Amino acid sequence: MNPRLLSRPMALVALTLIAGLALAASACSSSGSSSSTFTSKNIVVSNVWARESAGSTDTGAVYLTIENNSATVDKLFSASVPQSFAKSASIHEMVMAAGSTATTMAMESASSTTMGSDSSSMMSMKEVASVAIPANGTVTFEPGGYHITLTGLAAPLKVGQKFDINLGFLNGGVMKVTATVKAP
Ligand SMILES: [Cu+2]
Repeated sequence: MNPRLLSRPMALVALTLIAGLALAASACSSSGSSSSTFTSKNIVVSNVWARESAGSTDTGAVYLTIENNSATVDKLFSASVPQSFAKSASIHEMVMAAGSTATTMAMESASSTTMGSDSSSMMSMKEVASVAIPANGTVTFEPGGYHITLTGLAAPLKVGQKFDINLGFLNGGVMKVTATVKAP
């Protein structure tokens, strides 16, 4: 058979397959088994998850999706957990650090492998005072971007484990959400 006759449809089939796989993969990683949503005023938080602890590290990262259903910008300005669970929770952002003086924590060396371990550029994280949630907009905290860092965990995070986090919003008020631990 002439391979040129095949190439076009085959390419289409391949593209369709890839698109389908990508959709399936994203649906899988973003919704989990049973994703709960949490609502406070006009703020809806969903898909709250944390990475399983690697080795004996006592830091953790929490990811989530925040939807603002109001016509006014809102701000996430605080995150906290019980002291018995972890010493601190803070809002962080991953940034590109060019040949860095930035401090690196054990956590990011693990995630920097997925970010591409280019020796000239490195992902580093910094604490941010607040994160703006645009009017009628959505902000997703995900690996490589915003996250909530937990330090001084009393015990390593295990897959399937659930824990509560309190989130403070400027307009949405304080809300308690539950995170589920997943494999990295
Ligand atoms: Cu962090």
